[in-house]
Amino acid sequence: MTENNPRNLILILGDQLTPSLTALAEADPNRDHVVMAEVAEEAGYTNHHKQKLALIFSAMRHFATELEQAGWCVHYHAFDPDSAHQSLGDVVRETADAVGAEGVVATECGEWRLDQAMRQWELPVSLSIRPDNRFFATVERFQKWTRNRKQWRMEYFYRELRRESGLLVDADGQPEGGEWNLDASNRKKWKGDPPAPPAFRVEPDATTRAVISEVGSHLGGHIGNTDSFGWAVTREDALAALDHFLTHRLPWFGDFQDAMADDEPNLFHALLSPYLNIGLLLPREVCEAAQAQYHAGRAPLNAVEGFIRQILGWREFVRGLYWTLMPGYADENRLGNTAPLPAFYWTGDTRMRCMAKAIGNTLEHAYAHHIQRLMVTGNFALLAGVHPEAICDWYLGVYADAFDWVERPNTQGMVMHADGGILGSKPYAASGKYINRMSDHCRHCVYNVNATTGPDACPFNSLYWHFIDRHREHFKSNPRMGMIYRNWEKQGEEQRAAVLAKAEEALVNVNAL
Ligand code: FAD
Ligand code: DLZ
Repeated sequence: MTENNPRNLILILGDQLTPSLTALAEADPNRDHVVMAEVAEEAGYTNHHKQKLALIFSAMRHFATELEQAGWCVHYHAFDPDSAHQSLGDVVRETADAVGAEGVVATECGEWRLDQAMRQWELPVSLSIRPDNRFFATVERFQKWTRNRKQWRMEYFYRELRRESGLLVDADGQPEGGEWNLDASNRKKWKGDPPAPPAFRVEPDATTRAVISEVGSHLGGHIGNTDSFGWAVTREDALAALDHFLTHRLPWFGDFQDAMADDEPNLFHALLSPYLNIGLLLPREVCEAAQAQYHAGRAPLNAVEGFIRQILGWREFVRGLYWTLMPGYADENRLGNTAPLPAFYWTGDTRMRCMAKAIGNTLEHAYAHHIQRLMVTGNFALLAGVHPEAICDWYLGVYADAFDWVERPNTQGMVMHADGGILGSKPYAASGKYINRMSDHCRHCVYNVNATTGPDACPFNSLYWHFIDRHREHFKSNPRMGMIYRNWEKQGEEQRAAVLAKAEEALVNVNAL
């Protein structure tokens, strides 16, 4: 560092912990400074789980230390509830002023709210925003793909990205194994074999322990607890988490991708999303590492294709969709839902075993796998007609990996069908039968999954038919739902009335379920 004023102040956000970040790429530790800030405004825009706060703050502090070791001058603003600077804009303005920077450089942020705020910051010098190149596809690439397409389906965008990235594609541009998508082989119920591997965890070091204590003192009102905190907070440990997944989980990831188990909450899922989303791991390296396992004969194609599709397919697709449709997307509520979020989402205090397990695990670990999010907590919110904003806010808060760009399309679109089918051609609504098929929760539940009416009937059953019935106008011409409506009609008027009455009772007493 010279004794002169820095040329640029480089802003690095809490989800931009990547040494190759574009804002850093052209910068020079001898001429430019870095600013990073833990601030009340970012900690407080939703009820972030305490583990999410601890993960982000600790990973930021470790990243700042690594930058300093690499010769950067880092102005680090640690969380201080009494600070005069409670927003990122405040800290950047004050730091740029104090060091006399000639300009501020940032990388595009990942969410609409902050992106809009950043573009309106009143700074003493100009702000230059660089593109975020940590994805396979740019937003422009996604938008080019959407042009002249009536429907946007992940599958077709994914195939293009497979060809462009070369992942699991042969020399003729064809999918390895002959099929683009092996999802049909990935729907097995797990019956205990092979045993689920133990969770990968990193013992909190002194920095993480200090952060956990500060989160407890200053942000103690936030949801969840940090007792089980074992997230990686450095790239080195995130790479170890990746390695653990590749060795112990990937081979069975495909077979049991949709499975749930009463006493094994994670099964063969990766638990890598927080690291991908805050930049400790990059999607390409993760997909290439999984592909290498297939080529080395250490993981089957259905597992590796299924895993790569989640990242190269879904993750890229929802990001493109988010930046193409925001801000209007956030207001979508095509099913006209109005119900509040049931209180048990914040406590796990419900007799529905699958819900209690998914929510309990979420509150304890700031994590639940995709099927728990989609087919249990999401499905229930859909069937109960919860307002999309209320359920979006829950998902944004409770998961360590939650950022608006990925959470919102998954919730608003995939779960709540609030976008009218842009993200999915059919709602992921399901009765208890689905949960019973994919898990052993129902065996431990006080409700009877085989009953739709009667005192012990599984609430998912009547609520499912209530959903189908009340949205008849919306879905009746959907070719993928014709059979469902025919089955509903076949049940006869008396049975339908009993089912609807049972569902009404559940909706009125939702917090007692
Ligand atoms: P795995 O099942 O092992 O999958 C591997 C990776 O694929 C994940 O790490 C993730 O990066 C990616 N991935 C998988 N599914 C999706 C998807 N549908 N969309 C985008 N990426 C995907 N994911 C987030 O990263 N942040 C969120 O805030 C988020 N909110 C969600 C909300 C709802 C209602 C639903 C249904 C899904 C949400 N997802 C979100 C997607 C998915 O549930 C998580 O990415 C996954 O559970 C993370 O755990 P994992 O790393 O063990 O994933
Ligand atoms: C989620 C989050 C939290 C809780 N805290 C901070 C913070 O104090 N400082 C920061 O730079 N970023 C934080 N983040 C992430 C941002 O809120 C925001 O979601 C992302 O930067 C969007 O790209």
